[in-house]
Amino acid sequence: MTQQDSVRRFPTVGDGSGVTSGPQFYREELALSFRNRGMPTEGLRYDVTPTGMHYLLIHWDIPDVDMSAWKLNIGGLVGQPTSLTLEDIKALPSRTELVTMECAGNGRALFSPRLVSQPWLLEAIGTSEWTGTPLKGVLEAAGLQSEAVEILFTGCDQGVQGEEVQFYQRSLTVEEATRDEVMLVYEMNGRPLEPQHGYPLRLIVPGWYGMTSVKWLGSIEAVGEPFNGFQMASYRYRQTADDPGDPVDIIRVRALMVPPGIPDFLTRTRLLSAGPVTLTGRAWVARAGVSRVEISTDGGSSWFNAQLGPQPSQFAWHGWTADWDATTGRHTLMVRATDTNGNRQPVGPEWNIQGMGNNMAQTVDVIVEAGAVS
Ligand SMILES: Nc1nc2c(c(=O)[nH]1)N[C@H]1C(S)=C(S)[C@@H](COP(=O)(O)O)O[C@H]1N2
Ligand SMILES: [Mo]
Repeated sequence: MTQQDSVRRFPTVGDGSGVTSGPQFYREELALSFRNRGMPTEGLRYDVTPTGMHYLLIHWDIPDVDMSAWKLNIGGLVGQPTSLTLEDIKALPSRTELVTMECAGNGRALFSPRLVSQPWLLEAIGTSEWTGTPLKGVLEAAGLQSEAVEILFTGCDQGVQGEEVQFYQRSLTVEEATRDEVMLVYEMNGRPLEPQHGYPLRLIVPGWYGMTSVKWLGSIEAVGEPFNGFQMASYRYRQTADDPGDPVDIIRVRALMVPPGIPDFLTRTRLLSAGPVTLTGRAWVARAGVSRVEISTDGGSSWFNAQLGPQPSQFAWHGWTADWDATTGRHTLMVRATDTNGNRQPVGPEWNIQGMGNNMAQTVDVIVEAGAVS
């Protein structure tokens, strides 16, 4: 046994298998969910999510980036390895895009068994106006070489995951990394990035689940082999421990609704008055259109179409509305979207070990009474 084996041993949670079943949550899941807040579902009312309402996912700590020393290093298979200051990057051509970002783990805690991890239900979502410079121009200026197959992005944040000490690292193929919309971003909603969102600089990859948009960016390296670090290997749709699975990549179709009426404090069951109500919400998908949003008021037995609104930008969510004549009694409301490739949100869970990409339809329990709410 090496000294490292005997000393560096982290405690396990639960039975140590990494998954759990049942309605009870571990204290460690609770602690993660305080650190990594979600967007309250009523926040779906805003076209642009107020910055303080946008979801957060920080694997380890928010790093203490020393701005007197920070530079973005660009190296590997490039003709001119470069270091850029934040001022250098701000002087490059700028682009602003409204982008809906979602964590790949959104919906994880709706699976059973579930991975013991950040226990998202539905709220790992937000839409922001991001300003930065296209990555493509920066790579071209550095003289990206033709032998490069991937671009590797490294954050300044270091931590331990899967017993491995690591910086947060993700890669993209050259083809994906040089799409026009991929940006090195220094502003969110017209203000410098907040520390928790990646100050001073982050990657934004519209359409991809959030793990790709590396925060606190420290270096960019053009590499000749596909990168298979921890944060690549753990984002896969796997059915069993030895199933290699497919990589988690672009955002699946999903609609969510603003829960109508008023909530019960603890259970979040809604109370609303009988009569006409307009249900509202948002719907999104990457690299396809949303073709349809449907509502059920009877727990998924029957569905009717909502009215889908326009998309404020190519990479952002649509609004939708649906009129419903709420009748006295208890109802389970549901919403589901379909994309232009014919993919429709499932009504139940389509399970995978890591709890990735769970876009099962949202349910909202409501109690309708005459004159219940003023
Ligand atoms: N360096 C670094 N980048 C990161 C992460 C991280 O922990 N470290 N988390 C990723 C994940 S899993 C998500 S979903 C998004 C969340 O971005 P946000 O907190 O700004 O919403 O950041 C991604 N970029
Ligand atoms: Mo995420």
